[in-house]
Amino acid sequence: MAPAATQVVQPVILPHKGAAAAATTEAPIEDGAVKRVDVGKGHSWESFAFQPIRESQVSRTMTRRYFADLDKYAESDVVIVGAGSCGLSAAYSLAKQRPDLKIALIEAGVAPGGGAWLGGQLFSAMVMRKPADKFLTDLGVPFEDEGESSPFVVVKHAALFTSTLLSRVLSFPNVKLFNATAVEDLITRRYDQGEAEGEGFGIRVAGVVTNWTLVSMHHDDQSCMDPNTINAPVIISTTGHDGPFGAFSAKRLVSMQAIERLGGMRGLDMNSAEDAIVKRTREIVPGLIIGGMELSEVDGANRMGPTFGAMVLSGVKAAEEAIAVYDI
Ligand code: 48N
Repeated sequence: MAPAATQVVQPVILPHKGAAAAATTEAPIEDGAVKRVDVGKGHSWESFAFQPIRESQVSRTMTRRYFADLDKYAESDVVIVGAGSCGLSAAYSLAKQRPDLKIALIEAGVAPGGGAWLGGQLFSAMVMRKPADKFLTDLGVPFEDEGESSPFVVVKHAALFTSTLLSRVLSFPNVKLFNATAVEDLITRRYDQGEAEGEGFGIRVAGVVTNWTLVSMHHDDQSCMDPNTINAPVIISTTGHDGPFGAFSAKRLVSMQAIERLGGMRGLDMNSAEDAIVKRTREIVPGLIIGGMELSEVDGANRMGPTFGAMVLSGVKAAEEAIAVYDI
């Protein structure tokens, strides 16, 4: 029987509350045709010239903004560690629901997105199991749906999903992405657990310790270069299950003996893995929520392989947990 015709679903892009009205220099689109970008002077390339500039103007523009952001986000409401598909989905959900929150997104790579630029083994199409298609619709990412009998939808290129999600996250005025920046430790506070949690002291996470990623990778062969810090009542850690810094917060909780040991990610089982990651996204220790594939390292969940629905819905759940648990 011929498969149901593939229907391309073109979602309506929802205006984001609080998204900056981006100043655009794009040519106005009139009656469907994009006018040629008029670069002035009658548009003759022979006489084309940029306005004169002094290099220090560029330097001051970049550094002033960056250091103003460092100052502003030194006290954040939420820090999200890792801008892969889960971290970006958490940032999008949080920023959209709570435009009043200051959200710092820390990404070790120069390029955010983690493992979500390809669908799997260098294949470009990205599979998302339903109901994660609802997230795609909200985001405004077109996808192919082979009808009700199909358990998943397909985005024609993973980069279309990741670049759209990244651009939506960066368009929120209350989100600051610090990329090429690694979280290399956690800020912690001891607290008296009292009777409810069994006598003694527990650890509450109260922020992150950061450094340029290139510095973090070379502490062993350079004199110590001290880090920077960001205080925040809530940390959402989504640092993935592998890679140079993978499962960072989970491993750090073990090394500081805040949790006994890692469960260690188990073999691939798409069905059990995706349900487990979404359902178990939660606060691991006070102040720290773990989601995405980093959570598989904590709980010993299976891996799911080349399907991304659990990543986005784990991010959505992490955002809801942050709002609910910490009443921020
Ligand atoms: O994409 P990842 O690695 O992690 P998730 O959980 O967002 O998505 C996982 C997903 O890509 C899969 O692995 C798929 C579903 N496959 C599953 C399977 O079975 O194989 O993104 C983590 C991000 C990366 O961009 C890292 O660079 C970053 O986190 N990161 C950090 N950023 C700052 N500080 C750190 N210490 C750090 N560690 C990792």
